[in-house]
Amino acid sequence: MTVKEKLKELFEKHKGEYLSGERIAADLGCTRGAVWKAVRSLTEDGYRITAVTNRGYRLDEENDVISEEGIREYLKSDAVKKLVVLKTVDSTNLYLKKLASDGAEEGTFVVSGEQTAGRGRLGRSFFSPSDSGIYMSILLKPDMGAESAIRITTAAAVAVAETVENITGKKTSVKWVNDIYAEGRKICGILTEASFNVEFGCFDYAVLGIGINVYEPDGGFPDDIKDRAGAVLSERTADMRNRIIASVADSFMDYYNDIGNRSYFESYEKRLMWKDEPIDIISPAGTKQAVLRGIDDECRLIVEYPDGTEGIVSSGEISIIRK
Ligand code: BT5
Repeated sequence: MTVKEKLKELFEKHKGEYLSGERIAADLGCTRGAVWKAVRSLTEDGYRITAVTNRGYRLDEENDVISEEGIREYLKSDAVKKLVVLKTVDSTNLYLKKLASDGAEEGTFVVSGEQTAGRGRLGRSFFSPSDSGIYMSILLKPDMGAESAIRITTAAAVAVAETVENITGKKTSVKWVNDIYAEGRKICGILTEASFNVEFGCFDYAVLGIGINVYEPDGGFPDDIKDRAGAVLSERTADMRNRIIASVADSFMDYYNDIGNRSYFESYEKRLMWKDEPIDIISPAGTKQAVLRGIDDECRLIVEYPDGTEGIVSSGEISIIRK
């Protein structure tokens, strides 16, 4: 065990308690200089440690650092075949796509504490600051036709919505097709990117990306999204992000392994936002107005146009028309 690992263990045993540098050095059998270096290294990993002259160091009780061991502690199934945890990355989807081209197996997960170029749909970006959210991607090799890609996104939306509800007790809703809201604010976005085999009309692989704002970032959300973005929790809670990641992973993989039966469907439908409300349907072809009537078996949107005809929308974006 390194000094850093031993120090982490000692801190965990005495969470919230000040330990003097001298005492730590004696306990770990190293110099005070080595203690200081190990403290610095833990801080760089994201641990919040308070240092006070004459009292020593204290591991804050609400530490919430994403780690592989931390996530594995909460996993209930063997859904996660391989788990890569990064401190920062441009985009977990991009990173996992590279692993996929190198032959990574289904069930490979990439999780990062920060993204410098988080991706949204249609070339948009997803704000992914450090130490406040979860940015994760899952590699899938689905045995289904390309037209079923929407099932992956919707099953993931249900896994996140149920996890947030179970952990926080807050009610969530889903803005078709990929956004999760709580208390009127977007707390999660999902982006499924796929590589299709054109000859066989099936997937080579799909990369499912999930971004969750667990806490409000230091300094708040940037101006362009501060009116719509929100966080799952208002206060830092010990080990929360590892718990959420494990729960979303277990739940999503359960739904995915049963995707033919669409066991997530009812849960998605129940949370659908703006039922019977007038909406704009925005697509590259332009904007159309309609009333949102529900979803069909494939989670495509059922809408009613102003002339009374019914339509099915399978891609694009919706927004509410405020009266
Ligand atoms: C999404 O796109 O919401 C999909 C986001 C997927 C992010 C995950 S994180 C892990 C994986 N790796 C990636 O690189 N991406 C995935 P869309 O529906 O297009 O929404 C994007 C819009 O949401 C932006 O144009 C902003 O208006 C808003 N937005 C950006 N960042 C946000 C945030 N952190 N919280 C709430 N809203 C945000």
